[in-house]
Amino acid sequence: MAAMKPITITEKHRRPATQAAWNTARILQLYELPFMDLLHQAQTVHREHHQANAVQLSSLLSIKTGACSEDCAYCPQSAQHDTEGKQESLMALDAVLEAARKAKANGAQRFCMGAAWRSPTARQLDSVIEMVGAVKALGLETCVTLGMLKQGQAERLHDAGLDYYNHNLDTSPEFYGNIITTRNYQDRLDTLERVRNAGIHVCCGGIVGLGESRTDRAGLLAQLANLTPYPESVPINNLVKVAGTPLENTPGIDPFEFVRTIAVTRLVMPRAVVRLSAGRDAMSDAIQALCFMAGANSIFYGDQLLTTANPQFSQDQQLFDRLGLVAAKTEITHNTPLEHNTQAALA
Ligand code: SAM
Ligand code: DTB
Ligand code: SF4
Repeated sequence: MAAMKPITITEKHRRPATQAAWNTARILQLYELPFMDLLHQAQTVHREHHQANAVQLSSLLSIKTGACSEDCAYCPQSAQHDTEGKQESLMALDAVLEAARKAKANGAQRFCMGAAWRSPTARQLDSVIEMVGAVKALGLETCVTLGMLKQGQAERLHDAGLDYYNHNLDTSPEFYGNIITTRNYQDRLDTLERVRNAGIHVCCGGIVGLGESRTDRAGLLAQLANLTPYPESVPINNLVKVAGTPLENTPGIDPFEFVRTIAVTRLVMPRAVVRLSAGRDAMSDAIQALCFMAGANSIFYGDQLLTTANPQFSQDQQLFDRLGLVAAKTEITHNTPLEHNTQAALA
């Protein structure tokens, strides 16, 4: 076997001084670091910006399930795939509140409500706005993910007191067309801009294991890191393979590659809360622990994601105990120009 050439971590692996300077090639250099060096660097940067050993807990509820007009190849809720998932109309307020109370009693800090829509109508938005107000009144942070937003809709959600809007870029611009054809990358960027301009915190990340290359994963992270400012919350989903979706037989990514993706996310967006999102149910405790080491500091907490399984509450509680992790209330950190200077100083 050829001798392994040691790689020194140098300045070039850190964020360059200007805001929009991450590019795919530089991010690939991070991916290529020896695994232990990458994790060490990610955990070091993590501790410079976040409380160590603390993980934020968000619970998820599908308030409108299935029959979605979009063709996202990974998604069990698309009407264009032959999945066995259920189809339900928009939930009643009472049922949403019951789920929110349960999530709060189990320790969740944020309650995320997801709807399988391309984009909400004005009437649908009225109902969601009512839910946001009522969930907030329980003392929970609120997040919704409703698809694309039209002009004025983000402002209405902001005025209702919404804390976060989740809308993912999902993958690189180059790979995107292999996964979704019913809306394009720019549509997603437009929604994100509306959310940002309305003063709502942005929750935006992606999904890996779609058959994309490492270059695509780096390309996604470059897009996210170069948003000005980058998202406050970055969910990284590992594909949950659902029978009947076009991706049901896609080979999964190497778990260490997944951990690398979390670490690189932490390095390119130091202040973001990085959520180890879908895919935990199929992940070993050891890989999840490595993800926390790599800088993940949020999870979806509760037995169910939107339509697929998530680890049981009790299972997560045990994992936290075994790792000495504590549930943490995260503080929202705005990505102000001051922060960019701080990042530059770290470079
Ligand atoms: N319909 C809205 C939208 O697409 O923005 C909101 C819900 S959608 C389910 C939110 C995100 O969930 C997607 O962008 C994708 O990243 C993730 N997701 C969906 N299906 C998934 C799966 N099978 N495995 C992992 N993540 C998934
Ligand atoms: C996100 O990035 N992941 C969550 C949330 N945002 C809405 C959704 C995961 C869905 C996994 C497949 C399912 O349960 O239907
Ligand atoms: Fe619809 Fe969202 Fe699923 Fe795409 S990811 S099919 S938009 S629910």
